[in-house]
Amino acid sequence: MSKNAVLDLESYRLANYAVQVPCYICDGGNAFDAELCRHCFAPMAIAHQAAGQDVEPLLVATIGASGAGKTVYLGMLMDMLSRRPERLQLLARGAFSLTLQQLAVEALATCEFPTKTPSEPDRWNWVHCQVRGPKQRRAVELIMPDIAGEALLEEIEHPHSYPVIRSFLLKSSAILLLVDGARLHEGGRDQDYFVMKLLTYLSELGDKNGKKTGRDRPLALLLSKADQSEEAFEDPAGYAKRHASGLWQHCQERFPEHQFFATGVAGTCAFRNSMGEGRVRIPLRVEPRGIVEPFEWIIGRLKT
Ligand SMILES: Nc1nc2c(ncn2[C@@H]2O[C@H](COP(=O)(O)OP(=O)(O)OP(=O)(O)O)[C@@H](O)[C@H]2O)c(=O)[nH]1
Ligand SMILES: [Mg+2]
Ligand SMILES: [Zn+2]
Repeated sequence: MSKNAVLDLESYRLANYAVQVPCYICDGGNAFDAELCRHCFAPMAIAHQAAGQDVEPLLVATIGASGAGKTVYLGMLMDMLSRRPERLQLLARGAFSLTLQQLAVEALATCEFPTKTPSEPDRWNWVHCQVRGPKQRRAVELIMPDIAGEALLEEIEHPHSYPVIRSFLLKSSAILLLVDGARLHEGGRDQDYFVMKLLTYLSELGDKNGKKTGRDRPLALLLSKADQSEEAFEDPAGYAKRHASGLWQHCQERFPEHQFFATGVAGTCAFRNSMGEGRVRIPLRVEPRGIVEPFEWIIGRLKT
């Protein structure tokens, strides 16, 4: 047997690592084969997908306290739009964009709500999709992550603790803000305080040049779980004024382009005692109401 063999010199592969790919969310440099951004943990697939097309994707933030209903709302919205394209047509880009919808719908189909979103950004579900209205000639590309409420609170209380949230909110073209309508009805002031802190953070966000960018974008305020309080559907703004006066006043003064909506995903809910978790709310019926309207309002106001 001969000891001589021809071996390919593979050091040329290292050249690929010399060129950094910027993350679409935080602009930080990453290796070409990174799955998640090493600075903010956003999926690098978004940067690769965005690089291969003419239209720049816009960022739309869905925010709210932990338990406000963000995961349920986003999952249901994606599901409704992808299956019923009459009002808005939605096409997911990248397989990862379907996970959120799948988790939410599978849970609701078995009379459960999806589990709480973990606070670690590398475990969040991101959606990159193409949306087109019936009268729109060109589709818009959107990027929407399902952010954990606990991480949001941490970033508000200790700015820069979650760079992904800061970068995302700074660049967002529109905001969907969920407020737990059922909690407001019970008289819980925690939602009001949380949302006011969030709006203050948003309106004071400045870019590198100190320019405040937070106030001029469309803000849809969604009173979630409105299936628990019919009154919210009749007059969402009036409901907010009565039950969250601080929030209502804040919006009048600081956000010129805002609108209140009421949404609900569950029809009837019940409670089940679960080992380890205590009393858990379960949906007996799924009866989505007011899901598409806020999103439609946002799409109509995006500056493309
Ligand atoms: N009645 C009713 N309850 C809802 C609805 N949406 C959510 N809930 C309840 O609110 C809980 C929290 O909903 P999520 O969507 O997980 O809340 P989230 O904002 O994603 O919370 P984090 O992941 O912790 O940030 C659910 O487990 C349900 O108990 C709704 O439309 N109607
Ligand atoms: Mg969640
Ligand atoms: Zn990043």
